[in-house]
Amino acid sequence: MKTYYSPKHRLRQPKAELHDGQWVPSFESPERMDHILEALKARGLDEPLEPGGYGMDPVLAVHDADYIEFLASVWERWVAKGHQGDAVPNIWPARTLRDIRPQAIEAQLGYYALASDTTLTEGTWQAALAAKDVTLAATEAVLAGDSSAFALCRPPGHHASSSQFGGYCFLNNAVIAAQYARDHGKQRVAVLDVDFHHGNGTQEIFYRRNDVFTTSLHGDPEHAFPFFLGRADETGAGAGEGFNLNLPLPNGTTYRAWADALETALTAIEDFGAELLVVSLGVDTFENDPISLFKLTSDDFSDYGKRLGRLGLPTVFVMEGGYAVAEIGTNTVNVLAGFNAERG
Ligand code: OKP
Ligand code: ZN
Repeated sequence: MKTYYSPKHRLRQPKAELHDGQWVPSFESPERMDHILEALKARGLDEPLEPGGYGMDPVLAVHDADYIEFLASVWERWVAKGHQGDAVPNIWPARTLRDIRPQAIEAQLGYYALASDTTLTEGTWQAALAAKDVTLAATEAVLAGDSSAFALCRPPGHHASSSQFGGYCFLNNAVIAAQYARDHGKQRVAVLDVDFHHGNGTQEIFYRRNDVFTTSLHGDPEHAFPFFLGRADETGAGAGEGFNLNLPLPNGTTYRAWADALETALTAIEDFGAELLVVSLGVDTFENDPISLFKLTSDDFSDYGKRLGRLGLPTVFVMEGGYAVAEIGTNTVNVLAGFNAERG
């Protein structure tokens, strides 16, 4: 399995994150990639390849143009205003205010944000662009005939919607991959999200479509971020009715129940008739993850990698979350090696 990777992810170095009422070191850190690279090497997987550039068309196919203009210019506008720290959203067009888009950068930050956990920093945009190029290179490899490929990228993407950032995400890499596959000959594409958190952005972007099936296993939003999306009764709308499957699971879920839910998702993907699978690969389902609530062990990641391999679909793995930094490499590579054991 080819891995694609760009060192440009380092251009995103958030100073801190507002967590439980305190400013703490950001959970979503550049070191996450170092540990995965190390584990790939130690386990004899192929050397990472650098992606080419894929331009903005694949991004504008799924994100709103005004949102992209905002992301591309926010840091310069923030600095030009004389602000010293990283840009943090802190006012929204909340339910009792007006849903309008004022000109002030401080207001636009909230307009385009879904949470205050995600700062905009110098270099964030460049890192996000590199992440989508990494993802598109992996997608292109699979479209060219590879049975699978791994996009080792950050910042992650699955919380990014058509027009909002948050949950450490700016561009929805998995969505960009799925749409790219649709635009390059694949008629039916499935996105399987195994990150602990619900992939709200992925769901939103494809919610009214029947050509991309979306399914997510995640912490019940009654108790877990992003709280406002991810319930089981969200099944799609319009032509997309029946093409979104949410499998929320309780706090403390262990592998037995998680694997049952995975089988439900895999059966649905087969019934849909997917020609290509995009996996939003978050490994924050791990028992020692500092911000998540499931209890998977490192061995469980190998087992579900095998199950994904047995599905037999061309598969693009796109890195999402995972914050137990010491074990993130083992857990990620366990999935890929399990997949390889079934598929080669
Ligand atoms: C991103 B991904 C901690 C709560 C806010 C939400 C988690 C975003 C996870 N301060 N952060 O799905 O792994
Ligand atoms: Zn997550």
